[in-house]
Amino acid sequence: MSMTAVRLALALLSLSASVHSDQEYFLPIDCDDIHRHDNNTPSGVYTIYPGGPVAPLKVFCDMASEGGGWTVFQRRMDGTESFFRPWKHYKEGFGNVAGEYWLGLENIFLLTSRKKNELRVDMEDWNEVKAYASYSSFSIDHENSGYELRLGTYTSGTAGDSFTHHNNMKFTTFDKDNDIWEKNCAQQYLGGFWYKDCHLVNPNGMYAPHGAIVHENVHIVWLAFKGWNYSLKNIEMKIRPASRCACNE
Ligand SMILES: [Ca+2]
Repeated sequence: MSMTAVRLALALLSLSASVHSDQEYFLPIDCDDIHRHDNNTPSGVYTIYPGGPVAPLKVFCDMASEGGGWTVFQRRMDGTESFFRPWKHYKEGFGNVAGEYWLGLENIFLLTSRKKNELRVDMEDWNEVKAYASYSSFSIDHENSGYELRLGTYTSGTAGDSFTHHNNMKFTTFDKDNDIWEKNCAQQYLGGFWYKDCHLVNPNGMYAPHGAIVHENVHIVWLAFKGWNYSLKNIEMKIRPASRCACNE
């Protein structure tokens, strides 16, 4: 190869590196970063990097609700995924990010320790009535503290506040009892959650087709919205940096 050809090859190489650098080195921490980068981005599955460049994480981003930029960490929609799972699964995450999934307590811890986040919970009943509940802040502690829940105040919503009851509770699964009930709430109510003694909301409970409720309160309950003995059709829990929250402006 002549010197000219080498120079040309090097020039092309450096040109292609600079052309792609914006995409290659844009490593969003969460869905809000993606939304800020391009606010025409639709809702869907994206890769985020809350644990740094070597730890890509697939997640569903809600780019539509209340301005978008929401990182969804819990999603129920059709009952295809079992949520009656051990500690290890709740720690690491499970399911399909294009459908039903739990992002994992370790990932939720990473996301909420990097930025101050607000929480939004969207839900829907079997008559297609939608409701939501918003909280000013949401974070969880380290695993050594049982991923204890730190929830801010209920700021707005049509579902009503039933989640505040769970504030400052540790996470419980059927194989790790951190609740304050004499028995294990996760065993009793068939989920994994920040149970107390035991719950007013059970987003990770058993998915039940409308009317197919067998045992009391083991299904997907949001008490203030539909009361006991009603299992919701959809529910999604999502976070966004609190700087975006209208309540802080
Ligand atoms: Ca207990």
